[in-house]
Amino acid sequence: MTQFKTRSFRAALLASLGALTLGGALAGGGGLTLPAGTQASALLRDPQGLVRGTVSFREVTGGLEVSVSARGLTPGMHGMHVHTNPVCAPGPDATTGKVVAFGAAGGHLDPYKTGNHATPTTPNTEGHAGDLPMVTASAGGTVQATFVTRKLTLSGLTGVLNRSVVLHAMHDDYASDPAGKSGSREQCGVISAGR
Ligand SMILES: [Cu+2]
Repeated sequence: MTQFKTRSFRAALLASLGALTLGGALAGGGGLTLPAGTQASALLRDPQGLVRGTVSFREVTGGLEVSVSARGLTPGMHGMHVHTNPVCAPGPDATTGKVVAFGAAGGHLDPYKTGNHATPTTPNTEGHAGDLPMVTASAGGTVQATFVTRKLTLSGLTGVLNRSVVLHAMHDDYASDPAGKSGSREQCGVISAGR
């Protein structure tokens, strides 16, 4: 019995190592070996190219810590997501095909191809990995928020490096496809290594 348990543990370990290797090869940060303590960050710009804030990412116990500092938003809640492409340029809207601000960032990061917009705590196998918690802008239009998500990492299959982060115009209903009815893309930043 003991031997059986040991063997199945080894099999499970080998299977998960295989998954890790595959993840690394598939991801945007594929093949990247990051030194310990490496962080990632994005400079948020509005569609006119004006810098409006920063988002920084660092791996902590229990997940990835995300810190957002932004201005120039309408007061209230704003959907925020990690989008697939490291490009903050105009591009076609997935639903209408019309060229919109930051459309080239593509859809929400969805490594398990769920095709499902969901909550910030839905497992990645059931919803977009890139679905982050909403942030709230003050009456003055500024956002200061820090949270930890278990859905994302710096590199690998769920890695944020070489992706983009987008702040939307409206609140996120955490359910409707493809983006929770959160409206237009107001600010966007490409996520790269470094503070
Ligand atoms: Cu989005």
